[in-house]
Amino acid sequence: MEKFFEVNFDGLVGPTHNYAGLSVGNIASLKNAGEIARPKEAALQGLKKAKSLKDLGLKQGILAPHQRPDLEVLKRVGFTGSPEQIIEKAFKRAPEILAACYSSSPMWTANAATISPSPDCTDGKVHITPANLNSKFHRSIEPELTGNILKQTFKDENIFVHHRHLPEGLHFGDEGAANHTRFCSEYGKSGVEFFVYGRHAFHAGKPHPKKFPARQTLEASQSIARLHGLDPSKTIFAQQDPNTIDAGVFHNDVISVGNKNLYFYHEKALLNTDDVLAEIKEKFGDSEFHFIRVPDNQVSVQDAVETYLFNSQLVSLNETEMAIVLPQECEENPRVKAYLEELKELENPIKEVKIYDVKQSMKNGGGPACLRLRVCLNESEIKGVNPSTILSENIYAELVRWVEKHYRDELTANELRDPKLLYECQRALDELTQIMELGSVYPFQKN
Ligand code: SUG
Repeated sequence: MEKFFEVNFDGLVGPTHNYAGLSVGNIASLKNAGEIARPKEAALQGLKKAKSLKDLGLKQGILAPHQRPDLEVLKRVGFTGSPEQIIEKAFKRAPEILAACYSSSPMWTANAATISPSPDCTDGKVHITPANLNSKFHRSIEPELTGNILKQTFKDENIFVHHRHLPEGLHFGDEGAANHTRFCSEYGKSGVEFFVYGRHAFHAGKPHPKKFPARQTLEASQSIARLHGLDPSKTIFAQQDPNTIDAGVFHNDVISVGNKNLYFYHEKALLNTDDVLAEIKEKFGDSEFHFIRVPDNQVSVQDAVETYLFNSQLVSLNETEMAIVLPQECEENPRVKAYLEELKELENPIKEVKIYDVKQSMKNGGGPACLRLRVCLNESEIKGVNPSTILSENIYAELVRWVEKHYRDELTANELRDPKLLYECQRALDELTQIMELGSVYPFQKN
């Protein structure tokens, strides 16, 4: 059997990274609304994390940012004229819509798509479904271009099956891999695909949050499992505890994370936790499985939301050992810091704790795990990936040079009015499509 491994595709932070307070239910996004953003620093922080994981011996890819502003959307909602006029009118009459069309949110590639690897799918291919992200307007404009970027990245049609995103509308709200985890004894063996949803779309009487929206529906998760041809005896649908959503846990990856035979979770993450854990155990089979339960009296849900302890990456260093990749905020909270000391002593596969500064993204509610999309591939499948999207020394150096050349140091909400920003972005992305060999993937390149 060919060797399989996990490749993390990190989102390259786009040149218009800013704090617009667009995500109700995401506490950091609202708290930092209106702050001065630092796009260059944000992109370099993200690239540094990706490079450092590559240097650990892991395979690392990059997904390109989106064209911003999204002029097509601005036109669809009635702003007319030249690009400059459209921007000026939108800034004056509906600055919140302009900000949404300028958001750099595609950087959180955990929300780009759900990907099932070939050992889990009946046809033996890798299945990819972009998320419709329809719970937030600024994110609902992502799926089409995300789908095209994914097609330019996962190129070989004999290996990758690209599905269309699920129907728009709240019934099929889908947030991609942020609510999807895969457990397996080895990456190349068929795994258990674990979907976590926030509400039932067609059954109003079922538990649901009261204050904040549940972005993922059961019906969306079930649709993905059907599209990907997953084996029902190896698929689980679990509901997130609605109270945690109301406490600011807008995706499951803010409150639990899994890798291979390890599930690291907060005790309040799920509804009916005991039943779910029993189902994981049963569907996983006989090999050893590690559950690491974090009790509320040691780390509260609020601590988890503030530090993103669970928005960590669990990466395999070899067959049995893992590292946990955490944001710096975890070191700044005494309870989480103490917990991490204890974790090192526990008998479990986590042998290394790695801390990164991704503050620019964190201030919009995006930690290390939000910034990456996991894809499990074998040696032949990786040959079907566009090689210029895989982080090499050379591509890293090129991307750093590209960011340094094109990105602003600072960006405020008022500066979104500046038409020069539109052309700066277009020049930057035009050059990026050459570095990453993405063809004319952006709409402005087709006109
Ligand atoms: O969808 N923030 C993103 C953060 C996504 C985090 N992803 C995962 N947990 N996987 C969101 O809420 C804020 C943008 C702003 O307010 O400007 C934002 O979109």
